[in-house]
Amino acid sequence: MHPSANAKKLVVGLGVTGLSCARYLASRGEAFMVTDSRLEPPGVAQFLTDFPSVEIELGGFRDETFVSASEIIVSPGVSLKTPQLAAAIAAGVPITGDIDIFSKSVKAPIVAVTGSNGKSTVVEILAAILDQAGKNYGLGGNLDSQNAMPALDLLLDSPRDLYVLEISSFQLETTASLGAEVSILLNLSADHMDRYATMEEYLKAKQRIFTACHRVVVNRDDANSYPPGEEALLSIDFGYGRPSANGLGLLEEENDQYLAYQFERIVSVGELKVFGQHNIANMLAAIGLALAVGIDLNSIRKAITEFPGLPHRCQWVGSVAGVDFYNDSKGTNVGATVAAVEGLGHHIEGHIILIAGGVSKGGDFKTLTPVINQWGKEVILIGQDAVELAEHLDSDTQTYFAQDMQEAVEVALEHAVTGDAVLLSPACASFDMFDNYRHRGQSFIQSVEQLQ
Ligand code: UMA
Ligand code: ADP
Repeated sequence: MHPSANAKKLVVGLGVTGLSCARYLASRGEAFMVTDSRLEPPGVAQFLTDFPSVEIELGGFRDETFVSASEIIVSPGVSLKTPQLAAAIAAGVPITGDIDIFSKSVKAPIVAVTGSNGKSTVVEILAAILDQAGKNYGLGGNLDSQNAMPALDLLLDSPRDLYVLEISSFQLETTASLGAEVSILLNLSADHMDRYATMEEYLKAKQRIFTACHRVVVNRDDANSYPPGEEALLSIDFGYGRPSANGLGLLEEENDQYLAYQFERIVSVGELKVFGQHNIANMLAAIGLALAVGIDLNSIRKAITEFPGLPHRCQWVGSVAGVDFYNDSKGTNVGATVAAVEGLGHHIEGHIILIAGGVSKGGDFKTLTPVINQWGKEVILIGQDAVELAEHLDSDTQTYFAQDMQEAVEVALEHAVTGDAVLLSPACASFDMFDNYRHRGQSFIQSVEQLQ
């Protein structure tokens, strides 16, 4: 089907992405309209102020609007399997997304970061390294932090020499040919299984990060991080073992462990402010990306030893009666919680009392069992899928149900002894009880403060 001559572009979704798409299209003088299935999408007030004359349809998707568009720009939160989108795709309407538009328009190289866990941490470590090296770079994409922007807003900002983008699998679904200077798929574990039918489908979406890229950084410890059938692209690898000839790893020397590139020590693990094996992997990944864009080891060394970690990621929040409390509210899938428990387990003297639960995204809670058996004690469960989670834990694991965060924290403290740690790492999304993971983390912090 060919769109009629006066057909407009259609922006689907009026959240952060939809608003940035509207600003971008308006800046180019392009005709467009916007739709959102929600009656009151988060960006609506801003949109009505900024674009009072642009057509907007809310509260549901209309078939006709989709099939008659000249092109559809889809927000990441909307699945391409949505009936109206599927019909438009079948009718031949071109589909795109903000990262796709960005990659086609941008003049400077892109560093593209995806993976199931650690994306934001790696991107922020890389940003700290680029700051240290005095680079003029833009930061954004899926990254949700104060110094980041949605991809298309970066194009309206002052031009940069390099762009660092965190990119989700949702964004990659609508990205045809990213063409990044360097791409990385950090790791793969089950996430968003409420959107993908199989792990294979999820991996396929993630692998689009490699399309037309120039170089890749790969994780030797995760076979899924390699580009499919394009070994010639490999530039740098990283992993927990000894560094390879052109890679990063760990050297055990003089009773210490060092992050190293080839045979050169960079820093000792003890010099880092962040803890946990997963954060060592994140450091190595960020160093690999920095080396791939020509940053010197001195800048890298200085930046990584000063990196304090991100809020809501295994963040120490306080101590009550000799029990430390850690906020890992961004642990929103099972793989993240496994990494958090393991990382903290190595770091503390006692045991971990885990607070978990919320909205399951179809992950396999059984994979929590080995780390809970090794490092954990009681598990306090909250939220919509608390019972499902409990059913998948070992029958030996002591579980308690709590109605809210305050109760969860109180019950956790009752079961802790000096040297133990209480860890909020929910392995679930937060939307049943909280606005988002930040709100959940804040609620945990406040509940801990109430104990003091
Ligand atoms: N939605 C509807 N109807 C619509 C449009 C959206 O119900 O018509 C729902 C979606 O199903 C989703 C929510 O609204 O539950 C938000 O979706 P959105 O596409 O409007 O989201 P944006 O506000 O545009 O924010 C998106 C990313 N969110 C998602 O992919 C869900 C933000 O990542 C990202 O920072 C922003 O674009 C800028 O690039 C957040 C996120 O949670 C941090 N990402 C997921 C993750 O990291 O796991 C992928
Ligand atoms: P993302 O942006 O991919 O969600 P973050 O850097 O925000 O990743 O970290 C989210 C959570 O994932 C952390 O709180 C931690 O529990 C876990 N995590 C971080 N890095 C890794 C890693 N390399 N491997 C596994 N889990 C990780």
